[in-house]
Order: sequence, then structure tokens, then C-alpha cells
Amino acid sequence: MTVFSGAGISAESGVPTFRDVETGLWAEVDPYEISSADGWRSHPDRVWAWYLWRHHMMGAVAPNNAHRAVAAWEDYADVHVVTQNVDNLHERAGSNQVYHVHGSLFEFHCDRCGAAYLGEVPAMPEPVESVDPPRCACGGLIRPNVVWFGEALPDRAWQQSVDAVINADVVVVVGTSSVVYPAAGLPELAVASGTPVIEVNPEPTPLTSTATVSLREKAGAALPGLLQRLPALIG
Ligand code: BV8
Ligand code: ZN
Repeated sequence: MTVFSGAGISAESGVPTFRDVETGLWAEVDPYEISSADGWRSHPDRVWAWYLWRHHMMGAVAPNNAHRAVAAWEDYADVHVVTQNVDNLHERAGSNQVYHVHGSLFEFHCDRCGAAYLGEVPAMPEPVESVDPPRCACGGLIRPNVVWFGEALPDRAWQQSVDAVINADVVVVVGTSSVVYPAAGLPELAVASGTPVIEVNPEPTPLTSTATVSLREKAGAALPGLLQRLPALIG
């Protein structure tokens, strides 16, 4: 089984999705702009503050029933998790094969020499507009290991994800708006090779029309009982 997850799987843990984030402090900021390579180049202090706030928030939440269900499926199948999320909730729920195609917010590196940053990451209990990022010994700025808009995806995670989708007997796509490429192309690979694709999302998405079945349900409600429903869903 391969699970392809997006921000929606973490929504019930209290992590705002990209679209919900308009209701927070960042209402006037376009998430696509502040999560972009250009945004980092032009105002690294604001991007750093945004990621410090998200890093703090993600440390303060817990996996929900959806993450736990995916981890429990490992008792019945070889489960590969391809996630667009930069949180670590799949790992904290117990999943052992997790591929972060858009990186992780729990690792940092220098944007000049690439050295891993192992220094302390300041807590950020309240979101603020601007914080200067730490500097590396080489003078470069420290940035999170996330993939920004306009940046290439990590080779290894990408290859593992393509293999996981191509070799899957069933692909469960949960909590993603399926609009960001090339990641959104992964479920399309499964559809093209005739692999059953089950979408779980309270809203329809561009994948809905080609998925084998699309459940208009929240992840926390649908995933715990999904295995038992598989025979009826995909025949
Ligand atoms: C690349 C990490 C090339 C950061 C993310 C024009 C200009 C510039 C670029 C482009 C362009 N047109 C296309 C592009 C390419 C661009 C792209 O696709 N843009 C889109 C917006 C059109 N892609 C890129 O730039 C990628 N890189 O192409 O590089 C290249 C190649 C070689 C060399 C150099 C360059 C990089 C994309 C990665 C960006 N980083 N995240 C961070 O997290 O801060 S993307 C970010 O948004 C997420 O990771 C995710 O991938 C994406 C979409 O978010 P979702 O996870 O889907 O969440 P969203 O909020 O959108 O939706 C939530 C869903 O959950 C909803 O459907 C909702 O209904 C549902 N939901 C809500 N509650 C629940 C639920 N579901 C279940 N249960 C619930 N309870
Ligand atoms: Zn450096």
C-alpha cells in the first residue's frame, strides 16, 4: 500500500493547511509567496519567522487518528508513505517508511555551503513578522530543509516515491488539493498504470474524476476503518 498525504491529514491535529492559513496571522501573506525561493531571497527574515512559527506549532501538536491508522496498516501490508507535509506526524504515529517529497521542517542547513545546522532553533510561542535567521560559520544564512516553490524536489525521496507508487497494489491519496507539481503527478502515475486509487478529502479535487473512488470524508473518520472497506471500494 502507498499513502500519498498532504496538509489535510494533519488538519485534525490542529496544523492549519495552506488554504486555512489565510485565517491566521498570515492572512495578508500569500503562503505560496512566503514558501518560495524568491521570497527567501528577498526577505529571509520574514520567511525565517514564518518557519519558526510553524516549527513551534508543529512541535506542539500530536498525530491524529488518521496518522495512527496509516501506521497500524503496517501490521497488514508493506506500507510506504509519500508525504508533501514538512511535519513529522507520520513518523511520530509510528510509520517506518516515510518519504518527504517537500522536505522537512525539523532539519536545517546553510543556504551557501549546505552544511547541516545543528544549533538551537529558537522557540516562537507567538508568531512575529520578522526574525533574522542564524548565520553559518561561512557567512551563509540558515534555512529549513523544506522545498520551496521554484526549487527542485530531493532526488532520493522523489525516486523512493515514484517506486512506491509504481509498485503499489493500492494508492490512498489523503488530504491534498492535488495542485502542486510534480508531486501531484504521483497519483496520476497510479491511475495511468491501472492501480486502484482511493481519494479521501471532504472537498473534490482535480484528482477526483480519475480516482477509482473519492470519499467525501475527513481523514480522521475515514482512515481507521478504510482497510475493512477496501474489498467493497475497489472490488
Ligand atoms: C518545481 C513545502 C522546478 C514548503 C511546498 C508558476 C511559477 C512558478 C512555479 C510553478 C508555476 N506553475 C507551476 C509551478 C511549479 C510549482 C507548482 O506546482 N505551483 C502550483 C501552485 C501551480 N511547483 C514547484 O515550484 C515545485 N518545484 O517545480 O521545481 C525545478 C526543477 C528543477 C530545478 C529547479 C526547479 C516545488 C513545489 C513544492 C513547494 N513546497 N511545501 C512548506 O510546507 O512550507 S508545497 C505545499 O503546498 C505543500 O507541501 C503541498 O505540496 C502544497 C499543497 O498543499 P496541500 O498539502 O495539498 O494542502 P492544501 O492546503 O493545498 O490542501 C489541503 C487539502 O486537504 C484540501 O484539499 C482540503 O480539502 C483537504 N482537507 C482539509 N481538511 C481535511 C482534508 N482532507 C482530509 N481530512 C481533513 N480533515
Ligand atoms: Zn555555510
